[in-house]
Amino acid sequence: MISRIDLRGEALPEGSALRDLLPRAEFDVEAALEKVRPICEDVRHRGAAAVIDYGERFDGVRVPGLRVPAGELTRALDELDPAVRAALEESVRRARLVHREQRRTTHTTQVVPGGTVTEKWIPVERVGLYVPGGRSVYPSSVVMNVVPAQEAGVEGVAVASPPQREFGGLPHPTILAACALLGVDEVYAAGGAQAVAMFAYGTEARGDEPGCAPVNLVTGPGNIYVAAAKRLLKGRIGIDAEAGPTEIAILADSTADPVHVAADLISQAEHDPMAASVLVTDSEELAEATETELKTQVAASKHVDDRIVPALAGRQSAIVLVRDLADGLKVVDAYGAEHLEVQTADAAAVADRVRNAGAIFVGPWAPVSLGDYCAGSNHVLPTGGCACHSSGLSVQSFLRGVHIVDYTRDALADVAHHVVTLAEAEDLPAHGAAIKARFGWKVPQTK
Ligand code: HSO
Ligand code: ZN
Repeated sequence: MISRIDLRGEALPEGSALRDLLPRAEFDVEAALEKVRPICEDVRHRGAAAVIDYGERFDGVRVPGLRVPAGELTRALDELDPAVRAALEESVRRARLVHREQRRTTHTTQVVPGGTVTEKWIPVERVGLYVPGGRSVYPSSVVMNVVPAQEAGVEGVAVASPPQREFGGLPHPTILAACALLGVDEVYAAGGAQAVAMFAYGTEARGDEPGCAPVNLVTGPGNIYVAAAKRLLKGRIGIDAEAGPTEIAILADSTADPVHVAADLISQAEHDPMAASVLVTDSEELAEATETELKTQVAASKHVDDRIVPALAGRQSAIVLVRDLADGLKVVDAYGAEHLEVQTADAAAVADRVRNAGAIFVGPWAPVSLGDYCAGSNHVLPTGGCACHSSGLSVQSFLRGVHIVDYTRDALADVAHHVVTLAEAEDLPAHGAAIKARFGWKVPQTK
């Protein structure tokens, strides 16, 4: 069911040599670029008509228009199961608590008397949030995208999600309901690369239907074509980290409960046949007990043959045996999981030593599923090892820090000779001249 990698033999290699020993799914965004390039170009030239054509080709339904009518949003919320609504409301409430605290305040540094630099955080003006459809219909991802954007103060929030044939070409009703719950009224029935291109280039109005104004930033998970379109259009638009298949790594010792460990490995394997579930442990007994437990729990699961078994049996998943927790920490750092659970004695202290992970879940009572829905943390996180350089979605993702430089005449005069010296050292005399021009074409004498 799940392979083993035994790293107990000799000293662990460092850096990329260690990374090469660890399992990871092939998620070749580069290869998908050539497929999405013509789609993006077509959307650029033909606008909404092209988005509709690709929706028919890839999602199997031809929509009369891309913009979801306001009435459909309110209807979806009215018809939402009250228990799901209550759970989404709690998810939103907790996410708001955490994300509100991420807001940044304007800060002024007095560099010298008369010279200040103020850092002001300005929200991105307009964002496009992508919410997948198809196999994964996640209203929770609406929450995780919309809440940080709103808490950052973004004024223009648009959502795109693929049209669903069984719902007459609208996005899935729970996605629409989540949008309505969060007060998002600009929703498009568009998916895949064509949705990202729609956001990047914008579309013209068609008859009564308003167009989609171009956005500045696109965030949200999606399939490989969405990731490829984001990579292709990056620059014209900002993007968050590219999302690949989901990953869970668990660093556990002999104190961990194999029932929990197995359940959590399966929980993320349930997303996708390419999902990765990795247990890193110094306990052979735990490894064995987890293998036994996996068999029992998998047999009792849904989505077994199409997702869980291929995910667990795939080369991206494994039980990695290490000599001790110190080696375990090296392994999880080299892996840089999207989600890392620490199920060890003194889990908080061990978690504190982790460097690379999208989010860290501490101890037996903080499973990844909690974070997926209701911890208050964000579940749009870096995958594929990107956790060593990128963060998950947050208020920060939707803000830009702008420096406001304000110097008086005297403050500039005081430092002018340094600026001129550096400009000359870089053979950029016009830079120095811009200073001298203000002081009768001379370098002011410092006191
Ligand atoms: N674990 C997924 C998010 C998710 N789980 C949505 C359930 N619904 C990636 O972090
Ligand atoms: Zn999940």
